Amino acid sequence: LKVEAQLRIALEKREFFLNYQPQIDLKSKTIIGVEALIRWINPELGFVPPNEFIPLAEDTGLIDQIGEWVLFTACQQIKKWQDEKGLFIRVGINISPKQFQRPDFVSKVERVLAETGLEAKYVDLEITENGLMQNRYDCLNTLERLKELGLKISIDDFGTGYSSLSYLKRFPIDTLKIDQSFVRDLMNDHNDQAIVTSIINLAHNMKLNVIAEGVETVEIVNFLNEHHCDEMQGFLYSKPLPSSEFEVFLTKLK
Ligand code: G
Ligand code: G
Ligand code: MN
Ligand code: NA
Repeated sequence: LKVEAQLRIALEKREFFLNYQPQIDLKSKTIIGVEALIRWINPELGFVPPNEFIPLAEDTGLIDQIGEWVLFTACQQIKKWQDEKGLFIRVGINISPKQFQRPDFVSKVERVLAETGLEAKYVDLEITENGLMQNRYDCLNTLERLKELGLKISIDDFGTGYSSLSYLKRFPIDTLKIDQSFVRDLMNDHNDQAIVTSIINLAHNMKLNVIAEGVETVEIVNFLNEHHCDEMQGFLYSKPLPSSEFEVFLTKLK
């Protein structure tokens, strides 16, 4: 079977799972959130990276069901950690533009929160700039309704999309996620340093939270600290981990 055909039956065969990557507060060095990242292992195809199957899911319309599964599973997991471990952390959930633009998106989110019992304030929807640039009027309305429910909104891969900055002043956004392409080579590239510090200042001047992605070295942590970045995420601290491994990771911190 081809990838597309396998993708169609992957949900019912329970071939997807979520990995969680910690998001660290730079000042206190504590975990204040995780980003949920989907993984697919198919018996025939093996591991298929999301960069390959998410676009396919978007083209075939399967993204609605898959996205809803991600939303439900991530919220359920975070609620479970609250109930069983007293761990109260936020979860970042990647939302495809196609999924975000569905007229029933907000009601689906509302239903998932009701079904899992998770408070909206623990959910951070990650949307790319490109995702916000189509049908701006509808986007604004959707974002306002999500904010009314109490969710957080992050701009994912900030700085890499085709967009103007003007949406920042109209859209109710909470967080900018600095794309890892600006962070990876931060210590050697003066342009990256200028971009990263400017994004941090832009965020703070607009009273937004800012997260650096793709943090792989202590030098980068120190740079981010000196420039008052709020949070970081990256392999230095932890790779994205399956829930059971994340639980082991947590116990090792204590
Ligand atoms: O985890 P990894 O670096 O392989 O992710 C690659 C890309 O896939 C990232 O851009 C990420 O945003 C996207 N991605 C991962 N999980 C999800 C998901 O649950 N939904 C959507 N829409 N995209 C995801
Ligand atoms: O596009 P998005 O930000 O949603 O994708 C996050 C992706 O970045 C995940 O697939 C994750 O595996 C990857 N990632 C997270 N931290 C690091 C890192 O420190 N280095 C690299 N190269 N990739 C990372
Ligand atoms: Mn993301
Ligand atoms: Na990103």
